[in-house]
Amino acid sequence: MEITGVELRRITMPLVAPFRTSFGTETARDVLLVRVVTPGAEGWGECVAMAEPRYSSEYADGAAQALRRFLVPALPRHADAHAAGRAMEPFKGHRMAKAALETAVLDARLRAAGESFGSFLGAARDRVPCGVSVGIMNSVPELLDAVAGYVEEGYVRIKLKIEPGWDVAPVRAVRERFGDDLLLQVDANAAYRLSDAHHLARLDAFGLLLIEQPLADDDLVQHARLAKLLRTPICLDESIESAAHAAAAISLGACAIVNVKPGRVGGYLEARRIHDLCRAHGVAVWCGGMLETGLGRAANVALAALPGFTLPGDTSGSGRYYATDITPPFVLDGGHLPVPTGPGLGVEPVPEILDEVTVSTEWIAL
Ligand code: OSB
Ligand code: MG
Repeated sequence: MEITGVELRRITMPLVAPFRTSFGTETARDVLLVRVVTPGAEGWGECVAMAEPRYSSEYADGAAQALRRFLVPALPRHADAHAAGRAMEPFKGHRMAKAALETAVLDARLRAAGESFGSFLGAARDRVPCGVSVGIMNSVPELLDAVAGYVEEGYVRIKLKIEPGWDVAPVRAVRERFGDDLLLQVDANAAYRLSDAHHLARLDAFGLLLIEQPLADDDLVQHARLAKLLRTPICLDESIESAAHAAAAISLGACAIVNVKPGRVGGYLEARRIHDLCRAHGVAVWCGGMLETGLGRAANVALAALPGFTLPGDTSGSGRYYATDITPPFVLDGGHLPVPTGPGLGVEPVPEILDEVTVSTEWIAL
C-alpha cells in the first residue's frame, strides 16, 4: 500500500452547550483531521488535541506543526500502522499528533483489507454501554436538570466534573435525587493537592465508582499516598501517557482503574497494550473521550468493545456534543452504541457537512 500524501484539515464544530471543566470552558471544538491517501483507500485520523494546552501540553496548532514538520515527512511510503509508529518514535512526545497519523494509516490499511477496527483490535462484543461526562454548572438545580436529561436518554453511568468549591454538594445532590443505584463517578482534571485528602475523603460517603485524576499529571507518588487515604478508587487519566506509565502507576499503587484515551497515549496500538497490561494485573479500564466527532468516536467505540473494558466509557452519542456530526450520528440505543462493522472505522464524513465546518486544508505529498 503506497501512501501518496497526507491532508491536514482543520474544522470548527460548535458544541450543543458549553462544557466546563476545572481547566476551562469550551464552547466549540477546534479539530485537526488527518487524511492518509493511498491508491486503494483513504484513511482518517482525528487529533484530540484541544485548541489550547490546558488539559495537556498538546494543542491543535502545535500538533499540526509537529505533523507537517516531523511526523509526516518521517512516514515511509509503504508503512502499515506499526511501521508508522516506529518511524515516529525518534520524536519525543506529541502523542496526540502521532495517534492521529497512526490511526489514519491504520484506517487506510483496514479499509483496503476490508477489516473493521473492532475486528483488528480484538473487540469481544458488538455494542458498548455508554456513560456521559457532565460539565461544571452554574448551580445545583441546573446540574440536576442536565443529569435528568441524560438519565432519560438512557446513559448508564454519569460522570460529574469537579473542582474545589464544586464537589461534595453536587455529588450529594445527584445521589439524593437519582438514588444509590445510579453508576456515578467524578473527574477533577488534576485540580486538587495531596493536602486536600481529608476533604476528598468526604466523597467516600457517596459510593462513587471512582475519582478520576484528582492530583497533578506528574504526581504518581502523591496519587499512591492519596489512594491510602480514600476508600473511593483512584482512576488516572492525564498521568497515563503510555503503557510504561500504566505499569509504573500500577506497581506504585497510584490507581486501581485506568481511563484509556488513545490520543493521549499515542494511538490505538498503545491503547491496546495498556488494556492488555491492565487486564493481566486485574486493573479495570474504560474508554475516555475528548469530545470526538464521529470519526474519533467510531474508533473509540471499537476499542471500548475489548474484553478488559469493564466499565462504561465516555463514549456518548453524537448529540451529546454536536447538533450535526460530520459522520452519520452515533445514536444511543438502550444506553449502548453499536460497534461499527464496516471496513476501517466503518464511518465516513458526509462531504457537504465536512465542507461546511472546514476552516483550512493543507496537502503534504510524500
Ligand atoms: O478529562 O476526561 C476528561 C473532555 C475533554 C478533555 C478531557 C476530558 C473530557 C471529558 C469528556 O471528560 C469526555 C467525552 O465525553 O468525550
Ligand atoms: Mg478525565
